[in-house]
Amino acid sequence: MQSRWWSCGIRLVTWTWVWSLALLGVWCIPANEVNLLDSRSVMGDLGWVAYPKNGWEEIGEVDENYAPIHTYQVCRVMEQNQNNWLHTNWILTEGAQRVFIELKFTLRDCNSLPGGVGTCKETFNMAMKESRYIKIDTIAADESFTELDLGDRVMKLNTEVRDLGPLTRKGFYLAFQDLGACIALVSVRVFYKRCPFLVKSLAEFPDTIPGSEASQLVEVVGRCVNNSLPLYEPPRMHCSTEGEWLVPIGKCVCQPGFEEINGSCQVCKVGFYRSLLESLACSKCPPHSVARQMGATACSCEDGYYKLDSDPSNMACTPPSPVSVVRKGHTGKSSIALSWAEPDRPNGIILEYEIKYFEKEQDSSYTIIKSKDTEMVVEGLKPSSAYIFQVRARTSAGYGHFDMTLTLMFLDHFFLRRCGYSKAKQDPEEEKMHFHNGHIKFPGVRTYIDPLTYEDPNQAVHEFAQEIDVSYISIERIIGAGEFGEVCSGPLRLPGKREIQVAIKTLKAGYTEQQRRDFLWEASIMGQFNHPNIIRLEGVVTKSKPVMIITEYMENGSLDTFLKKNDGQFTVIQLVGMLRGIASGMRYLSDMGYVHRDLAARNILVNSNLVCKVSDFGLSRVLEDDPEAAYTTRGGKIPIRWTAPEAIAYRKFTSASDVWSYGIVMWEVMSYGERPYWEMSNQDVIKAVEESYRLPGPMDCPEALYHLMMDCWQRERSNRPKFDEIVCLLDKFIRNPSSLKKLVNSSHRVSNLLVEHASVEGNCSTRSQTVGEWLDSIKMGRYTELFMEGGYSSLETVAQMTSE
Ligand code: ACK
Repeated sequence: MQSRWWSCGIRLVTWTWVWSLALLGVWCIPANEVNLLDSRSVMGDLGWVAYPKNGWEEIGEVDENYAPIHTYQVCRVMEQNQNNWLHTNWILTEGAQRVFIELKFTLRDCNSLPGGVGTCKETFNMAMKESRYIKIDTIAADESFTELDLGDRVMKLNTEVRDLGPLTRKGFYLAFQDLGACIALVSVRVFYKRCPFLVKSLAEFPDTIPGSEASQLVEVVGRCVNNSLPLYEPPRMHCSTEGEWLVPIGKCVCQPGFEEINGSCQVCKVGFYRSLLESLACSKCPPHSVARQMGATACSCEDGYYKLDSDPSNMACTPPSPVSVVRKGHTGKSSIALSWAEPDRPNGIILEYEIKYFEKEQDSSYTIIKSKDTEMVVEGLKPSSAYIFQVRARTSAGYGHFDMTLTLMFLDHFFLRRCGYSKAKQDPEEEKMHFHNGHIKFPGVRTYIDPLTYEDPNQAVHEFAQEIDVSYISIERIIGAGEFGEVCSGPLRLPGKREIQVAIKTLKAGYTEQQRRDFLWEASIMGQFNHPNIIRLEGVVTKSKPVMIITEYMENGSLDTFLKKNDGQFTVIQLVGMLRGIASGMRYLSDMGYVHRDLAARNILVNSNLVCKVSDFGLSRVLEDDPEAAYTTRGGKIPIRWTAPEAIAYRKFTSASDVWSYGIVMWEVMSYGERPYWEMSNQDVIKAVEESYRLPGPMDCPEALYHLMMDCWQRERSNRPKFDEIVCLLDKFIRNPSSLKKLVNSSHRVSNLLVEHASVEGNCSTRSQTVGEWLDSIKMGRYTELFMEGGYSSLETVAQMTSE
């Protein structure tokens, strides 16, 4: 992950004693290793102590620069009861709690010693002392040598590494105990590993010393570089005891008014702006607007041109075309008829009208509906509420102003509604665009806008996707086949930007207009997202042929194939890191109000850092392109094995049904790409799930992860965890890997057999809280007994408490 710089040295060692040999010592130290002791680099006396004096002895040799070489040897193989100790000096730990000891030594094969076989040993012991000596290990040679080897004058040098921890003091001693072997200890290196300073995704991570336990990960929060901000959540990495940065989470993006160029944030030039965290690059001001200073976050309209503050930043400013009068017609219990006159002097042919309405003083949450006529009935209004209605016209030159406003108060319908109010046949909520700023959870997160709300699909594509000139793209390789044409890869060289590798989806020749629209649909959706775990759209090519969708390149391809190729190759933490990424991407999509409907490992892409990203927004609502999708009796096409029962039965697709699919993805990941429900038929899968049977825990799957999967497969969708609870729980596992030590009960692991579902609760969910935990969390734990005595043993009963 991090760049590996090695510091290297070379030294010719010759020494002549029991045997004569020449060793070429070449050593390199990786950048994430910090030496605490290296006997090869000590220039003066090492000062180690041998006891008894006639045991270990230092061989006084010098290298080609006449620098001393510290080699210790002992070879009292002919004598009984040997116990020769060699003690090092005190070694400072510099704060490391876990250190590594690398020994280079030669050991003579006892069989090659004439007459010495009886007492000769082929091992020695290594010990350490903080307060008293403790044996670390018995060291044996992988390669001992015989006289034959000596004839070649080439010595077989053994290298052994042991790790030591947790260390509790500022330093320690090492000692080597010989019990009658023929050993030459050529070098001793004591080092600790650290995760070196790293800049990744515009975040800086400092030099970090790993934790003391072998499997521990130290979580480090990165600092966003100048003029950047965390996107969605603060960037984090995890430092492993091997000194490697693992499980990247989150990222930083340049703040509005800046764009990323070569890993830093550069200010937008005059005439350019960047308003949202979602877009990556500074954009040219739209027609009839200007940015007179550098670092603009928006452009202002030229004199005589207008647009509303709430209009998208990339919308052109237009000359005035206002609708002048809005009239109220018949008022129903929750509806109102509105009419208006055509503008006097429209600046083009009127294409449609836009009616915007919101509750008075709540203009951050508004609804927009469209009409071709100069009248319309607005339904689904709340009784007893004041509303503001605004109408504007759209011509080929763009939108006019919402400057005609009508304020109305609905009265007296509240009680009517309570006693038998009949709901409109069609739920108007499903037909409209909603903008609920109120539930934005993080700056920059908007609500997903269905491209269907655009009458002209080309307008939707260009609203959300940047047009790229085909000359900036080179197609180098074909990497696969998509539904609409080949998927290729190659470099994208945008002017003023660093070259990046991209994936290029092409639309094959001879397409129909409908196919072109369906193909570009994906770009209209993907372009609305900006999250480290969602595949990033670079842009589209629509002005030349073939039509292309350009996305970031994911070196490891799709997750299911990648896992099958690397069966058993990852640590549990790496797998959990992948799952965490997918959950984080899904949390973002559900916050945006987007339901994926086809979440499966085949639709996740993996990059070279093992970061997983949700992809395939193609026809998520129709699923025609998924070979796993099967026709249901109701006519829709659904990937049965990944889909929640309510979505199969009556097409109830929600973020909760995405959570069910996420549970299946967890199962796919933990079983390295196994096919869910193996070769069972779709009909049998539906039946088994209906009868409460569920997939068994994959081999070697931690119990806590299997519990989470089972929780995602709760029949009652409101009982399934939400994506933010899943992310929270996986974060807990990553911070505390020992919670993943316990593996699933072996009875769950019988492959090809489903298990009966039992409800399990996730720790991050408030559902799992007991009354006692809840009271503790509000610092009222001392009242737990009182609550129990009063019969309030669950949070449900507490919720029903009255003030009495
Ligand atoms: O499993 P794969 O190698 O990953 O084969 C499929 C193929 O194209 C058809 O979809 C690969 N693919 C799709 N999008 C990307 C991307 N952004 N980066 C790398 N490979 C991709 C996918």
